[in-house]
Amino acid sequence: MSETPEARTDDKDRQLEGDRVDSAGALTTDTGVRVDDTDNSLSAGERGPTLMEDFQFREKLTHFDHERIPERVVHARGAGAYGHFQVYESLADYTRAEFLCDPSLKTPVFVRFSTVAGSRGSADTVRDVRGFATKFYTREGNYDLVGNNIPVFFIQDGIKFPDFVHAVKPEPHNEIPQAQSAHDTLWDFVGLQPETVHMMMWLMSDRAIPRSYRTMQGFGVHTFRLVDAEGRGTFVKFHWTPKLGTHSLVWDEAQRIAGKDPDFNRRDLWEAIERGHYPEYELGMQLIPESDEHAFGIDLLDPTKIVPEEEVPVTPVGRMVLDRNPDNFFAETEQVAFHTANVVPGIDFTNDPLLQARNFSYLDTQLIRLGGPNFQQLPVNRPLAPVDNDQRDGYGQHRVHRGTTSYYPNSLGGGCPALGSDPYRHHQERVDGAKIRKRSDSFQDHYGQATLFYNSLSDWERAHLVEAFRFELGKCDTLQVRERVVERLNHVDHGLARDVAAGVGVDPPEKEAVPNHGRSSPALSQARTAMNEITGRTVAVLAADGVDAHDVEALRGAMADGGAVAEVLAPHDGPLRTADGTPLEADRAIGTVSSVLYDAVAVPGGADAAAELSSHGPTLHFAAEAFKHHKPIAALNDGVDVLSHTTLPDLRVAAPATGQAVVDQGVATHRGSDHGELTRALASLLAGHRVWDRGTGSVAA
Ligand code: HDD
Repeated sequence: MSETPEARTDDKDRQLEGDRVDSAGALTTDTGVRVDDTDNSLSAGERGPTLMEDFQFREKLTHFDHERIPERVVHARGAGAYGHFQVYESLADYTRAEFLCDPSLKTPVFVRFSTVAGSRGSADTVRDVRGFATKFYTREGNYDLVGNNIPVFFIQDGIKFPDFVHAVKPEPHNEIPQAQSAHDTLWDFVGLQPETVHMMMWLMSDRAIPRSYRTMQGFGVHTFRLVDAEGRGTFVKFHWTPKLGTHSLVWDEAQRIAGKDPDFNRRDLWEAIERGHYPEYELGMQLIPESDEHAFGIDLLDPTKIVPEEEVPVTPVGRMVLDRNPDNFFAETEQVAFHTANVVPGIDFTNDPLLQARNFSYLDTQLIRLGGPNFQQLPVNRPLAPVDNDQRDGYGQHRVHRGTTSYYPNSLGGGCPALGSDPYRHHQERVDGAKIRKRSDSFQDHYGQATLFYNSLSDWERAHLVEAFRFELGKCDTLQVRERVVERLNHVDHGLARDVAAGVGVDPPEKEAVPNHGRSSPALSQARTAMNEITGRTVAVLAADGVDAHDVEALRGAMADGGAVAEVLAPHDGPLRTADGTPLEADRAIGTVSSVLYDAVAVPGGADAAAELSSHGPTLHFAAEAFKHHKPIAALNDGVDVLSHTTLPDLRVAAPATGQAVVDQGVATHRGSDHGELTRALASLLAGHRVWDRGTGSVAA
């Protein structure tokens, strides 16, 4: 699974080496003048005024005053990592892009994951779309695939983007609520703009609360175009599939994590990479011949639609591994500048009106964010491909262009830079039409695929969806806003509209607006995702003085074998007294963490430890909360008794006979010394992520 350290050194890494700075020498000013006091400003007398001539003071304060740049207007909160991408087999039949045609090439990448609505300092685990933006540093120039973890979008035409973003962002009069979609203005917009409905179904599903950036899909969303060496085009939809499967949090848990660890997703990505558990994603493509453009009953140019995988399968084409954390958040993750129009020969656009708007907006936004036209020279943005043109000057020009000419054509500069051979050529699509402001009729079905999505969900996914709608509309103060959304949902599915209405004080619609078409696309359900990995999952081992060290080791060893991390939590930090005297340290005091930060809980044996934990409030709360959030639980020997002391009416604790592991409701128990069967059961529950069929009264905990 893990790459060797050598493999982590790539061309981009080597290029960055020249920009890296380690603080090792003596303190200086920005101009290199040595300084021996950075604590006291220059003043006229010990108690006198500060002097204007204190250039050192002025420089330090001025730099500080200018340290902030505008945050991204959307996707302000993010986390990034470097890695590489490699195609499995040549795709030369479809594209001339070298990095997609040469399986021997490892193309360096930088990926930035993000939330959309929140500010830079907002919490990671809010209900929101996640950005999944990848910069490929190819030998033919940078290619940016700027996608999301949801395959459709809120609107069809980019001219509506400011309206949508104004609606979802905090309300303008009081800047409340932060990073929340649950407020009147968003739902007002949704109710009035039916093209949002399909996306809102996804946003109310568990997709909007991913467990980790490592466990979410990515989508290019638009239909793009691949172009082969002969200029032939093929439509393409891009899919990233995480090796660990697509898994989510529970909404109640997500809200609690926002307080307990607002950096939850960012930290998870960082730590996974530091541990060598490199996140992996497979790139897949839905390839559609241009002759099939109208074969699917939808318009491929409409970004609120998917092409069901059952109709056009996703062909796996390559693998991306993220194996290096950035050295400096601001320099790299904040200054990285993505742009949908950063394409390389062999990849082209379509006339999707949302994509066309993006091709304007991303460059425009970088100019205000990064202060001028030379942002591509920033280390994280700098291409590996040689750059040579007549662009000069502007804020932050780092290159020292020599020579007298910066125009084309020239003879004084030897004609350089000369026009390149084998250039980027735009796909020669014939375009013909009257100038017109009108949405195409082929974009008008706003409900069919919303229904398709709803029909494709498992029971537990639907339950979560209904609860999410109830939560969000329940936060809207205006009854009319709630009513309008319920009316929209009645076009998706009558039962759904009634279920939601019943929770938000709206009269359930009596008649269905349109019959449910009954079609589904099983690939859309998270219930069908990969469930065979425990890499990077975290298990809390609840211990106290007197714990059985053998049980702890059995758990730790088995989890480590699968790549999961078991942490020993105890009422106090530091060394623990164990039943047989084996040295054992608590990793953390239980009061400093929370069950919501772990994927599973295990309680080892040891009579004294079990006795203490059975009346230790934080421990009992920890286990009970994990149970309510559908997490796997394991108890060994006397640890089984601890579980019986939680006050959960739904929790049945089986009393296993010695030597036999019992699994009931996702709670695995075992008495004996060979815990192989139990740890295998725990690993299998963990790989399944959550025990959704466990009755906990309410998934909302
Ligand atoms: Fe966008 C950022 C993804 C529609 C305008 N967008 C941004 C980022 C992602 C996306 C992942 C963060 C990039 C990063 O990490 O720096 N955006 C999408 C997707 C869309 C989409 C998948 C629909 C398919 N975006 C969209 C539209 C517009 C924008 C229609 C404007 C017309 N997006 C922007 C932006 C941002 C941005 C304002 C903010 C910061 C930035 O670009 O660099 O230009």
